[in-house]
Amino acid sequence: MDGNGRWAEARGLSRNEGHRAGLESVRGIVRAAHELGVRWLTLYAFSLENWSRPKAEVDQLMRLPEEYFETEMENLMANGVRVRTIGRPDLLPPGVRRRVSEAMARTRANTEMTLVFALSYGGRQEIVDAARRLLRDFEAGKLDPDRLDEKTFAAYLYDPELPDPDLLIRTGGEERVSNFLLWQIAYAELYTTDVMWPDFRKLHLVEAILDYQRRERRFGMTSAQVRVGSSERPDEPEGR
Ligand code: V0D
Repeated sequence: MDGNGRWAEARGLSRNEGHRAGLESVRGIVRAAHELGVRWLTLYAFSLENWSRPKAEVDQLMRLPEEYFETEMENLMANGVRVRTIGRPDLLPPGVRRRVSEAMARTRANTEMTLVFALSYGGRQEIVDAARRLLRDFEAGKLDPDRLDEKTFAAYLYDPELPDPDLLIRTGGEERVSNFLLWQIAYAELYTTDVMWPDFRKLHLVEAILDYQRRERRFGMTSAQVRVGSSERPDEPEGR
C-alpha cells in the first residue's frame, strides 16, 4: 500500500494525514474485494523495515489498527470477513497486539473472505522463523530431514493456510517486491500502478484483476494456440 507519504506531501499535508487517507482506502478496498468475490486479501500494512522510521511516525501508525476496527468491526462481521495477521507480533506494542488478537478471535468463524494484515512483517524473516521452528521439531525428533519437502516447509510459515497469491498489486509506482510474501509469490502475477494508495479505488482493483485475467487467458494457451487465435479471429480486439 505504497504512496501515502508522497500523496500527503504533494497536497501539503502531513505524513500522518497520508496514513489516515490510506486507512480510508483500506476500508474501501476491503469492501470492494468482498463485492468482487475475492476470497483472500493480504494487505502489507507495516514491514519490519518500517520499525526504523522516526518514533513519532511509528507511534501514529500504531494507532491505525485500533482505529480501523473501531469503525469497521461491525462491517467485517456483517460481511463475514475473517481477520488474520502475519508477522512478528512480539515486536508490537501490547495494546495493538491485544486489539488485533481480539479482532481475530471475534471474526475467526467468518467464511466469506479472509483479510490478512501483514503487520511487523518481513518475507525473509518469515522464512528464517519457519526454519527455526522446523529445527526445533527436528531436535524433538518430529521431523525426518529426508522427508522435508516444499509442502512440509510451507506448514511452518506464519499462516500455513494462506494460499499462494494469484495477483500481487503494488501501488505508488514502485516495481520492487520489497520483502513481501517471498515464499508465497513464487508464481504470482505482479501488477504495478502509479496510483498512490490513498487514491486506489474499486475501479483500480477491477483494472488490476482484468489485467490478471487477460494474462491468464494468454498464458493458459500454448504459443501455437495464440498464433491460431489471432489469425482465425481477426475481429477480436487485441489487448485491453
Ligand atoms: C498506513 C496504508 C490498516 C499503509 C494503510 C500499524 C500505511 C493505512 C492497518 C491495520 C496502516 C493493521 C492491522 C490490523 C488492522 C488494520 C494498518 C498500519 C498502517 C501499521 F489488524 N491500515 N494500516 N496498520 N496504514
